[in-house]
Amino acid sequence: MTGKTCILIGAPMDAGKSRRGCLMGPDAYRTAGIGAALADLGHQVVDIGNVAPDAADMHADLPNHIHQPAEMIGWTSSLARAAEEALPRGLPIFLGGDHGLALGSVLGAANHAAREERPLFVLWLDAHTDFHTPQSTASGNLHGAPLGYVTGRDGFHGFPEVAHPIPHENICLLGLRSVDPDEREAMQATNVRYHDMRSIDETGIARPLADFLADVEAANGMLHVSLDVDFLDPSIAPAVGTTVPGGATMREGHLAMEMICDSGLMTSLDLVELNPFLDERGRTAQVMVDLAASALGRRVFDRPTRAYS
Ligand code: B3U
Ligand code: MN
Ligand code: MN
Repeated sequence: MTGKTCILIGAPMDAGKSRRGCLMGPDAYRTAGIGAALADLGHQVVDIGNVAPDAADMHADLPNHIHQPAEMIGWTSSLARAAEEALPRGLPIFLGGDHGLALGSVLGAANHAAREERPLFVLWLDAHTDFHTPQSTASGNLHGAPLGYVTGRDGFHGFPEVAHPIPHENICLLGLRSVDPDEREAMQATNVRYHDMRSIDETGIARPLADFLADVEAANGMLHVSLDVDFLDPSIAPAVGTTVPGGATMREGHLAMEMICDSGLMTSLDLVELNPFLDERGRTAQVMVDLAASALGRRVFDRPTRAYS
């Protein structure tokens, strides 16, 4: 692949949930060498440092149990702006931070895609569906709500307007194994493509991903990839607050990243939910850096593209 301009955007946020530690994520990725790993692959790497949340107020119509609502609103607007500023210049990589950052990163990517008159597709690699609304979440943690927000579900009072909701059919989730009843019901009523671990066990990860990537390409779409640490099995990626056993293996994770790379379609990337406080000698940060490198060209051998279609 030809060199890209990779724009690292630190989002040291913990506002999307109550357990502390993800705010150390951006520094852990830098310490694990994400910049050098991408530069070694021939990319130009620009690290813009860490973004801060905009000043924002809580909205009276948000339910009382929502965790840090004003901060979440502030992060959403500042990160959407960061995405919109970065996308015309290169491929933004959001270094989280919890998955709450994706309210902003995907909103910004959607606004940019609309300006480009191209559809935005979203690949969500996660144990969870993250499809809540502020009203449906029992935990009050909005890291469980970014897909609800960017698809235009109601109830996100005080948040930036979602002017270009992502169409359900443009979203693919892989890795699911912890879904709340409300999310499950809401998601089953859509034509979002969701693949739980059972279906990945049956078909492998390549087939549903190849089908999705083919549709992104056919539509001349832009592709935002959101990689939650808990997509991976906790035995290889322990540094996450919400470990769920039975996740993707190292091999499935790398295959997915290599296929994304071969497609040439990825236009923005989130690396989220790394909690360095829970890590073991940096191994989860290193796995995430290695996966990002696979998504951006790291290879054992070159092989022809479209090996799966
Ligand atoms: N669905 C649960 C758990 C959860 C979602 N995302 C994460 N955890 N990381 C919730 O709290 O919304
Ligand atoms: Mn998530
Ligand atoms: Mn998750």
